[in-house]
Amino acid sequence: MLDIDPTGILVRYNVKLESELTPDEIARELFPRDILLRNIVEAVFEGDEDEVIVTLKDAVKEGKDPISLIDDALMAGMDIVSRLYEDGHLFLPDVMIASHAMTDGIEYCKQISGKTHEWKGTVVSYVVEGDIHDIGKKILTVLLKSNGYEVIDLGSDVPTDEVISAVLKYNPIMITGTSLMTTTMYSFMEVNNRLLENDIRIPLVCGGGAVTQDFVMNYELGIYCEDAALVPKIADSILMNKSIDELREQFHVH
Ligand code: B12
Repeated sequence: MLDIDPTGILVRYNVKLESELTPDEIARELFPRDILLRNIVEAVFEGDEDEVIVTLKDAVKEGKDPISLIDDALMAGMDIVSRLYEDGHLFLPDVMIASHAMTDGIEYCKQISGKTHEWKGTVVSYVVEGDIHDIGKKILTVLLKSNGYEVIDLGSDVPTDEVISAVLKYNPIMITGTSLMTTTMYSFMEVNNRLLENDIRIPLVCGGGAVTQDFVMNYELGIYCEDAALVPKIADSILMNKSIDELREQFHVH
């Protein structure tokens, strides 16, 4: 038998737990003061789709503009979820559930206002041909939407032709490509070359388990990033007219 008094250890452990804030408590600190906005933000944070609509109706009844509510409440709520996810306080299912609640809310606001919401820009997202690993793409799609970008999500196992058609149709500020297998990632090069043939010089931001920075540096439009959470920041930098070289300088590991 070891001569250790367990009560001392347990007391210390409890003290540490009590002094740490829970994700809910951290989020509540970030909620807006305005009670109408706060209720919507909370419903998004909780991922409660029905409550999102109820709280939006209340806010509109009290005179709030439905289109402003998209930025001021729905995206604000999703922004809090994204921040807590980036900091490791929330997990992927929390992000997905909240994003569905936010998307329902955006649809509702658009429907009752009759106006269209101004996105910051459009992004085409896809998983390369032959690859069905789409969890990373789902994360970055949610994060982009919650940061004010329209995402044309082409899904997984997407042939190069389809990527190029979407780019020609939607005129995006950038493309995000995901690959998790060493056998599939070579199609990034194909997309790069077809873009250049069409004289389109938008960043092709690539990531996913199999992809490395050295590999992405092999093609002219390639930007590498390990973490999907950084993709909205890359989009923001593109809107500030950063060139491919500047983006590499800012986001690549040196
Ligand atoms: C889950 C999984 C599956 C699921 C996929 C479910 C789905 N809907 O995605 C299922 C079971 C279907 C599956 C099938 C297969 N899989 Co699998 N799978 C995995 C596993 C365990 C986890 C992948 C994952 O989702 N990770 C979590 C996500 C969040 O990580 P992520 O995608 O890498 O994304 C992060 C970053 O990379 C980044 N990111 C992702 N995309 C992007 C994009 C941009 C632009 C940026 C900036 C960042 C970014 O952001 C995310 C985090 O922030 C991996 C092993 C592993 N540890 O990676 C094997 C793995 C990827 N699979 C593998 C294989 C071989 C297969 C199969 C061929 C198996 C088989 N023999 O049938 C099939 C492939 C089918 C096909 N054609 O695609 C291999 C690939 C080996 C290789 N290097 O080529 C792995 C590595 C397992 C292994 N060690 O062998 N798989």
